[in-house]
Amino acid sequence: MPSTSHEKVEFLKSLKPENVEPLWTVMSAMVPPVPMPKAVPTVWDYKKLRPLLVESGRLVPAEESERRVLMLINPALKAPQTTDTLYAGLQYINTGEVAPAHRHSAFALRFIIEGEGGYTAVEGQRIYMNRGDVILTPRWEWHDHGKEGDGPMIWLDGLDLPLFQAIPVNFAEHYHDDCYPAETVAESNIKFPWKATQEHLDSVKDDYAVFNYTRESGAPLSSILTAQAERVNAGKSSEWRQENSSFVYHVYEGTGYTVIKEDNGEDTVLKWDGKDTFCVPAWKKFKLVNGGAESAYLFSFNDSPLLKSLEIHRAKQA
Ligand code: GTQ
Repeated sequence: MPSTSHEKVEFLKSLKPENVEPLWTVMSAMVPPVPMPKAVPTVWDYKKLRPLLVESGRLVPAEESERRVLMLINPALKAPQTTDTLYAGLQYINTGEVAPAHRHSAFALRFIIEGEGGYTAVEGQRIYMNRGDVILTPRWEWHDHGKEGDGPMIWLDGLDLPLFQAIPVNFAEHYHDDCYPAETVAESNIKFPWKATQEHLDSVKDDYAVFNYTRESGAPLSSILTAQAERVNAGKSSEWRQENSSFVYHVYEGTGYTVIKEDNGEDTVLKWDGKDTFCVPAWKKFKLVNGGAESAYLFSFNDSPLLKSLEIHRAKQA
């Protein structure tokens, strides 16, 4: 029987001043048998968040905020963590506003939720955005956002910010002007219009389809994050999936729920509707179920490129 003798307690106390700690008391936490993400499955309800975004637009001037974003923070974690490894936020911009030009080491992708006449200018290309479009801001490229026409614009931001908590090497720079000089372009290799994405999904003759966003070279969207779109027909579900990357999902359209098999054998059910966002922590076994009468379309991003390049990615065939 291991004892906590007085001698042992004294021994442990004597370690502290020398800046050493025993491994044996924390071994199983340091080297667990399966991934132990801290994030918990969570849904962010757009119906509840939209009024808060509108309120932020009224109360917080663009000049004050640089980026007017409500971060989607996991209840088991702290900002900027939506999952242990992913960051997501909802960005809100009013007509006539500019979110000023900056550039940073972090990579960003955007999925447009609502509004028209908004643009992101990336390294000289002004790219207008519509509902469902994905726009990338590659690392260290100048970007500012603007909004013309009527009404606000709202989109989902996906960034690799949590990595920069673990490896604090993010650089950022501000441009001396609000806008970096840019020309409007109709097409761009960093814009993925929803129309083409949905056509890909609908060309698959199956009740479930998945589309992998890639760069022209076939590479993932970035060295850390990449994205997918999925279609699940009415009353049908996706396959079970289990990976050590985590996921942030955004519902483009449809109603349904995600079933997550917990380690204790119980199911967690995340119910979602159009425009909701939810997360699936690493190594959770899950499937998407369409509970509505129409096809459901979902967008998601994950950190599988990071794990693959580190040679630690795992996926289990369910
Ligand atoms: O639009 O550049 O949600 O820099 C977080 C950090 C958005 C952006 C975020 C950012 C941005």
